Amino acid sequence: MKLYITPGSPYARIARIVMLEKGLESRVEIVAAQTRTANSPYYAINPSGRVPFLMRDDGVGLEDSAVICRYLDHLDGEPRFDLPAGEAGWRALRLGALATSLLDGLSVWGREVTRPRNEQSPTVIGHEAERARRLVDLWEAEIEHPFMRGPLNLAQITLACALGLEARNPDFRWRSGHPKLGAWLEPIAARASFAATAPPASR
Ligand SMILES: N[C@@H](CCC(=O)N[C@@H](CS)C(=O)NCC(=O)O)C(=O)O
Repeated sequence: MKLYITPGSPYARIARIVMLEKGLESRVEIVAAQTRTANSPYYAINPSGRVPFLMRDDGVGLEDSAVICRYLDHLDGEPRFDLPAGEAGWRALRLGALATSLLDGLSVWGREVTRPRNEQSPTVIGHEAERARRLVDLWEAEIEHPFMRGPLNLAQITLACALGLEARNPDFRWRSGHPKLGAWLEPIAARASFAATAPPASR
């Protein structure tokens, strides 16, 4: 099957990390897609134009990192990233949503600053920078949660990919004042799956 990505997409990175963590390299071909380009041939494969997108061998296409991760995780019949049962599951969902919230805002910010200068909105940039500041403060406390300290899970992967956007947006400087978050990220970023998918700097 084929996993369509762009090297800088944090959502595609989440899917790539799950693919690597599950040892699926021989079953999944990584294909670089041309996104955000008029008439890109990629639109014939995935009309939404977004990545990640998984084209299964039976021709069924899956969009959205959460759906793709779940599919890849279940391929071998031994899922590693399913939600725990009961209250622990709600805690996991809550933390996953908080990580996605940071990632979604950072993506809007990152997209804005890569537009031509005369098209950039200082209002949007300021709004997202403030959202990121508040959420990084919140994560400095939430990072103590046992779910964030236990075996690798999707909330951890999502948060690590969000924080990794510092490579793409030099104005996203979250490390100062957040020592616990920095220390938490270090061993995760050193995992082979994270090192192999580190995003290129964009400017
Ligand atoms: N909720 C989606 C978000 C995917 C997404 O926004 N991807 C961006 C790249 S980071 C994209 O493909 N943008 C291309 C476009 O907007 O045309 C997911 O989790 O996969």
